[in-house]
Parts: sequence; structure tokens; C-alpha cells
Amino acid sequence: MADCIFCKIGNKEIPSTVVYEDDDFLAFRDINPVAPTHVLLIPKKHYSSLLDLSEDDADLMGRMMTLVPKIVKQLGIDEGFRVVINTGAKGGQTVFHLHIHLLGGRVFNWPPG
Ligand code: DGP
Repeated sequence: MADCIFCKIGNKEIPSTVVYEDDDFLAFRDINPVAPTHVLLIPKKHYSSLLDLSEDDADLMGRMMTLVPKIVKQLGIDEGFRVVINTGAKGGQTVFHLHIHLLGGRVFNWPPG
């Protein structure tokens, strides 16, 4: 997608701090971290959100999920972390290219306690 910021990060038109890359995925540091470690994992293929997925995407998305343990171990946050996918403007999504937030360290107080 021509005007998608994460497509541009994925194809290196826009620089980012990359922590993992292969042919289909890129993980990079969030520009506005809300946790001591805050990384975004994206498919290089453009999907606007989780709502774009169909059965045809099961293999790609399965591989994306299996990257999570690999990346959190590399980042040293595997003792405890959160995985967040904001979906839709009312779900807090601000960049409309599917991405997984990987949040490690002390994060927002949810669930409370
Ligand atoms: P969300 O609100 O779930 O759509 O998350 C979008 C995240 O993307 C937000 O935490 C900030 C981050 N972000 C937006 N623009 C850039 C950018 O140009 N570079 C990087 N590294 N992160 C960005």
C-alpha cells in the first residue's frame, strides 16, 4: 500500500530499529514505547487489521505467532510479556497495517491488582 507507514518500514523506505527480520516479517522498536521493552511485529504483506484475515492467511499468521517466543527470548522479556493487537479505531488502532505489540517489563495496570 503506497501510503502505509508500516509498509514503508517493512520495505526500508522509512528507517526503524529492527530487532528481527525475515522474508515475510519485520519486528522493530515502537517509536512511542509504553513499556520498558516495546516492539512491533508486522507481516510485510499489507493487512489493514485482524479483520482482513481469512483462512488463506492461516499459514502466514501461524508463522507470525511462532515468531513471538523467538523474539521475546532474543529481547530477554520471556519471563513475562504481553501481546496486544489493537483492532479498529474504537479498539485503539492508529496504524492500519496489522501489527502485534510485544510489551515487556512493567506495563499498564491491566488487569488491575
Ligand atoms: P496502534 O495504536 O495499535 O495502531 O499502534 C501503532 C504503534 O505504532 C504506536 O505504538 C506507535 C507506533 N508507530 C507509529 N508510527 C511509527 C513509526 O514511524 N515508527 C515506529 N517505530 N513506530 C511507529
